[in-house]
Amino acid sequence: MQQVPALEIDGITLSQSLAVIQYIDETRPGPLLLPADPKKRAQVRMISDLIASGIQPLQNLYVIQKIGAEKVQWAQHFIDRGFQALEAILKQTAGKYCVGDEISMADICLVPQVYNAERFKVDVEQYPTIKRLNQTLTEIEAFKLSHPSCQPDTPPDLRA
Ligand SMILES: N[C@@H](CCC(=O)N[C@@H](CS)C(=O)NCC(=O)O)C(=O)O
Repeated sequence: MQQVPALEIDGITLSQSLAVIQYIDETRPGPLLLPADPKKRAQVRMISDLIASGIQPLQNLYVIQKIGAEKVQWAQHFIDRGFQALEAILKQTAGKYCVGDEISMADICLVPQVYNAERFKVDVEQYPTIKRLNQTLTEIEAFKLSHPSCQPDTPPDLRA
């Protein structure tokens, strides 16, 4: 697909963010990114899939490049459509984070999608739960370190 991320790890190469996150969760120490409780686990997967399959692909570069002049409106439309559903779901599932009070794969999906929404000038004020969760998460050191502006290959003009 000529997309990032691709991760070389333990002798294999993995693409697809959710597969990468779940492999790291299953093989590396640290907090569980998929909760043990089956209901919470399903909610984490539901939110992650909603973002990774229901929103992100519709506003990805290779899609909007095909749209032409209407590309910003196109991206805004599909992000808004997804955020309306996501806001309603998060109202039911969120505590401090997307599902309860533990950071999960859903939070890892949410932050870059809000970053994209802001890039396309979507009014995130319309989604108070999404806005609150994103504010909480982006204050956490690990999320700060993973920001696109802080990567080793970030072009100089986009560095933090
Ligand atoms: N389904 C893939 C999507 C990956 C993806 O869309 N990557 C974007 C950056 S976030 C990309 O490489 N876009 C390049 C392009 O569209 O040309 C995943 O979850 O990893």
